[in-house]
Amino acid sequence: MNQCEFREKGYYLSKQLLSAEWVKIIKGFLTQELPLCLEKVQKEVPIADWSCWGSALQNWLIEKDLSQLSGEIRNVLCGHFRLETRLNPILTTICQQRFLIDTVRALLGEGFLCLHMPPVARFILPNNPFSRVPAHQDIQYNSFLGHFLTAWVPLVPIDDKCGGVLVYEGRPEGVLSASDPGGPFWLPKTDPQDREVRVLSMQPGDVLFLDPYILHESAPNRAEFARLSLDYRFFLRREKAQKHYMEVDTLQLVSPDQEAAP
Ligand SMILES: O=C(O)CCC(=O)C(=O)O
Repeated sequence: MNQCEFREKGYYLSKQLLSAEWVKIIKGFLTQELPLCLEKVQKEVPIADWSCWGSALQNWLIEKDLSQLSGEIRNVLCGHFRLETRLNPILTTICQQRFLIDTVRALLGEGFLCLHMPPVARFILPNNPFSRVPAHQDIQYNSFLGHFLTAWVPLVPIDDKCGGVLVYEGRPEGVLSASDPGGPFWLPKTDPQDREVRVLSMQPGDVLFLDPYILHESAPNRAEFARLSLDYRFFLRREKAQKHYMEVDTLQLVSPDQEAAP
């Protein structure tokens, strides 16, 4: 698929783009990190049984005010790995996955390729409704990135039971406004109107590329295990960095106050 086709369609599912070895290493790393992440939350939100996290959290929220919790704890409650995990250099080894990087370059076009830092690493526990991102366009969350795409990378098989990302056909031309009031963790839902929904089956090693304007949302996880996945956002650098990023060619980390290489 070339850049024009991708922009027109708004998404592209590429099969077996990542090496099996890389997937195994990253899955092993995140599997080890998961209990550490849950432990951190448990200190503040006493949930004894993670298999019914959703209802336990819902009950807890009736009595407590979410704003009393730190941003990091709120992030973990809705299925993000803690920051320490996301900052581990092992996750940026994606930049050495040549087939993926070649595809990103083909889809984004000419320019200085960068990876937004830190990547998002997610665990969707069965029955945690709070970890489902309502229908949205990535531009609504990341307008500061300019010309970018999202590479959505599952580390477990995605099927009818363990849902991944649902995509709505028909890429909108611009940014849509959200219609529903939304829950406590995410931006309000954007109404997909009569757009047809695509349910995509994926295997570890496959990558779903999303244009910033395509509407999509998380599918529920009805499997008995956590859905582990990563979102990498690649962009073409403009003059000034507003957030941390990594230069894909040099693997150099650049912070907003630092001069980027010419
Ligand atoms: O991982 C998910 O459930 C949703 C990911 C997503 O919507 C995104 O990366 O924009």
